Amino acid sequence: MFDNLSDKLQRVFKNLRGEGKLSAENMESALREIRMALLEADVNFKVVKQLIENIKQKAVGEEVLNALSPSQQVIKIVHEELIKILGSHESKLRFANEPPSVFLIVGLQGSGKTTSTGKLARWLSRNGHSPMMVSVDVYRPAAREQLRVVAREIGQPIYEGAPEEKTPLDLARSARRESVNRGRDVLLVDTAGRLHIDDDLMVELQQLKEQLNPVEILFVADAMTGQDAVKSADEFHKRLGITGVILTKMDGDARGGGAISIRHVTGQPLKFVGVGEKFDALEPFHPDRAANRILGMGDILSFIEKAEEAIDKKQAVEMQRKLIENDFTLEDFRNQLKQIRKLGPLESLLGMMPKVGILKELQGVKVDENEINRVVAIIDSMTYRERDNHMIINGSRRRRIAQGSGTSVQEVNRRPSRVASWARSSVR
Ligand SMILES: Nc1nc2c(ncn2[C@@H]2O[C@H](COP(=O)(O)OP(=O)(O)O)[C@@H](O)[C@H]2O)c(=O)[nH]1
Ligand SMILES: [Mg+2]
Repeated sequence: MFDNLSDKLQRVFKNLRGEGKLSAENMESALREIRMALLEADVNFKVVKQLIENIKQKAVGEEVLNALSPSQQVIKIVHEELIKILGSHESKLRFANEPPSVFLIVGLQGSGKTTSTGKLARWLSRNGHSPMMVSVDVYRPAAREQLRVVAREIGQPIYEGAPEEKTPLDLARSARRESVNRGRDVLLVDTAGRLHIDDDLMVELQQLKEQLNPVEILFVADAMTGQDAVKSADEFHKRLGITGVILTKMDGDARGGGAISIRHVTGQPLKFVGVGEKFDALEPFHPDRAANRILGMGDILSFIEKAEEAIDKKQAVEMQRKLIENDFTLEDFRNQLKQIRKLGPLESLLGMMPKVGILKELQGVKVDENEINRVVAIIDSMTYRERDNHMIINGSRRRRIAQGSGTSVQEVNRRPSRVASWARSSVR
């Protein structure tokens, strides 16, 4: 997320670091480079123009601020102006006074609507709400089946629909009734998409809007499509009136131009970003944290929040005690690995770290997630006694473990002994 832009901007700041003071000349060339970097990151040209204009005005006005070095001064200004463009503060979801709050999930086909509906239901359920989902895609039975599978996976209810309910409106109305009956406070409506914007799609969505009176109309856009995502968000907003955007596939988008442009172009906030295919890969969008990321300051707050959500504090304290008292077994190690897994893809965690010192070296490191899965599988296939004391693992035990974990005896040989030496070294 934002990696390319972040690298380029840091190069600009580094060049400025050599300058004694901000002058018209060095500011001019820095601005030119910032402009290039933004355009290359696929930021909308109007947004770039506005940003550069704002930065310029501020920089000229702040020439008096001699306490900071030029590069610090420019970083501070760019940071402030980026936040302004991104939307100043986090845009929270709105809820109706009287439940259920209806959220329409709209967007083009393949943008990630169904996945995001599931992610959002999961997120809501973890944040004090009781969501229910319904798919009103009456054209593609596979689309409704997909949401059914999602619902099962995240363990949240779905309104299945009755055979006589043939239109999106029928389905949505019944779903709302059902959510009232079952005491669910949010109804997420996954709508049909098209490959491109067309009148039929818009008329259908307008009808749903009229009948359901949704508090949120969330436009789901694929970040990888860059300015096309921004353009279609804008068009949906003009025709339907969206209340916010969910930008998906940010994990695959190193440029970030869509995220930076959407608010300024549509006037509607980016509320969530999708950062992976799994259902926990959804993050509320914080403009200030995104600006930190873009400027290479990392996103420690998001990291800590994630860690707090996933890591059991009591277990962490217990783990520390065990490490200190040399009481750390393979079973403990396995639990640790599982907790780390819960934090999400390791690469996205590394992306949250500030790009300084040794952490800079870690950027772009490819972590073999399968390696962790294999180690967990091997330990899973051990008995408690074996986990407690790996020294008792002999040839026949090794064969059994290899078979149980779908690995080979060689791998079992290699991995737990490595694990054991890791555990020993971390005790020291
Ligand atoms: N990497 C990644 N893939 C995503 C994300 N969101 C959705 N996808 C994938 O995008 C594809 C289309 O998603 P889907 O929800 O079916 O799109 P829909 O047609 O709009 O309902 C699926 O393969 C999803 O797994 C995301 O945040 N990151
Ligand atoms: Mg879908």
